[in-house]
Amino acid sequence: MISKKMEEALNQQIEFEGYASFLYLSMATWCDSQGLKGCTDFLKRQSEEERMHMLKIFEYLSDVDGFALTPGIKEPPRKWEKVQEVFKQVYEHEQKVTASINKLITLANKENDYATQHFLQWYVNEQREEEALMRTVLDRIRLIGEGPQSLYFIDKEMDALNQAAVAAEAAGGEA
Ligand code: OFO
Repeated sequence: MISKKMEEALNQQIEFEGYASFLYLSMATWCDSQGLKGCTDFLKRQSEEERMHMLKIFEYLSDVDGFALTPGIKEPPRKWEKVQEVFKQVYEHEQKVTASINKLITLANKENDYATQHFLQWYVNEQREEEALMRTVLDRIRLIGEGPQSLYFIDKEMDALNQAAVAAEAAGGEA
């Protein structure tokens, strides 16, 4: 049995993860419109991952006799000025998600809710990996710079990162 407070906080996290999934999907669509196939595939996979993060909380709430609310998700932006801005925003969003997971753990600690503390550890690891991945992306974008062919090389890099993540998943590891 989970407390009402903890249930509400996890439902907020469902909305947060759902928004991240829609945000990354919208970014993928914009990248597609710019002919950036590597970026599109990378962001679509990220969007799927966020949906999986959301569904994990649904399942957890069901396990602990809580009730998961299907969120109404606000519409994400549709356009960005440049691809560099897209990935900067992904990183910033991931940092916000990390802060939100940390708050959930603080609440679980206060409530002496050991099951939820344990459940959230998966998200702690996931966020560490996601932030590290996005820092790699931003480092590579910075190294490529803003020259005339930079979009071509950024897209190639994103394709390589995406392929590596797909291969790691297929091998049963984390991206
Ligand atoms: Fe689920 O927020 Fe990123 O990984």
